[in-house]
Amino acid sequence: MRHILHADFDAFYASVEQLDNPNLRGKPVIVGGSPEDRGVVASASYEARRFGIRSAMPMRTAFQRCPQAIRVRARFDRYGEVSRRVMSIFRDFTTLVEPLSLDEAYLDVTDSVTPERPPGRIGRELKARVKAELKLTISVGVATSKSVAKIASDIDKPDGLTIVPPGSECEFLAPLAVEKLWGVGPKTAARLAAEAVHTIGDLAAQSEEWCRVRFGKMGPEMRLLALGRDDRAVVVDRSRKSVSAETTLSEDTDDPEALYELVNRLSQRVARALGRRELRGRTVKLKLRLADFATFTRQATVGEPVGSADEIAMAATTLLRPELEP
Ligand code: TTP
Ligand code: CA
Repeated sequence: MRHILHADFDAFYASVEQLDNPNLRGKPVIVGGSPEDRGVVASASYEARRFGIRSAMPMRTAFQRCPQAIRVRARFDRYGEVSRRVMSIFRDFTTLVEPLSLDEAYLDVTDSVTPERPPGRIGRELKARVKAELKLTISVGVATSKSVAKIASDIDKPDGLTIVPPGSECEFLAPLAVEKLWGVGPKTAARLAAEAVHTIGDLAAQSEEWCRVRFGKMGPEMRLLALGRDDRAVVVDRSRKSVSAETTLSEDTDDPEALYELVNRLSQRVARALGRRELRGRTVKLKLRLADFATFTRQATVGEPVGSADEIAMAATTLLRPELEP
């Protein structure tokens, strides 16, 4: 059995701003672009969230909800520095650390667990070290798989510690909304709702066949996650296995022309990075992040490994096209 932690900073950008500027502490702080430039909220302090302010919300809406909110511009260099420091704390606990973004990571702590030091205690130690050294809080989920650990870390934010003891995964997951599962975006959730599947427990109760008939290959995989079964390993260095490029739009768009153009530009960047390393890739993966920050991926394995911008763009465009259909 494995023991996995998922650790995630609370209100990351906003908390760093409150840390660096004491005048912002205890106040509704929003990090993001200006309302005049149609900016959106990147991160909102928990004080701001009480007014209903959320990430990815237009800044204008945020100020309508809370006129006294204080907006600050993002300082990415600073967040990167805090990120490097937290990852290095994580690596003191185990060499098996897989960062997911600047502010989250999985840790496989299986080898550190002893009868005196159960996984939940390691989670508590991790939180204490981050707080002592960085003066910031993280929320931690402790479980036997990545999927359950990630869901657990999100349940009791901020400053949370949620432990899912081995064997209680199903019970823990059952009452939660099915959207909490990795890979279940708004589209899939709507299709499930039409079948009266709303909670993870509802999905876990379906047969493998039921899932396959409705969702193809993805169906049985989704069902296993709903049952708390997820064998994905914590991968320390993904960078050697893939090359990627991504960007965040300053304004949302659903214009196909603009999106295809973007895919072309990102494909050129990937092709250059592959070229520098004299590599080619067998699988092309497209990651999409919607206005509400829901993120999902589509991938295709190509017959011959690709390396040129055109080849990559061709595959990526094929993946994008069905997503743009209403
Ligand atoms: P999250 O972990 O999603 O958000 P958070 O850390 O602000 O809040 P929470 O306590 O709920 O974890 O994202 C981490 C950082 O990524 C966030 O601080 C800012 C950035 N981000 C954006 O720029 N835009 C977004 O829409 C979201 C969700 C995050
Ligand atoms: Ca976070």
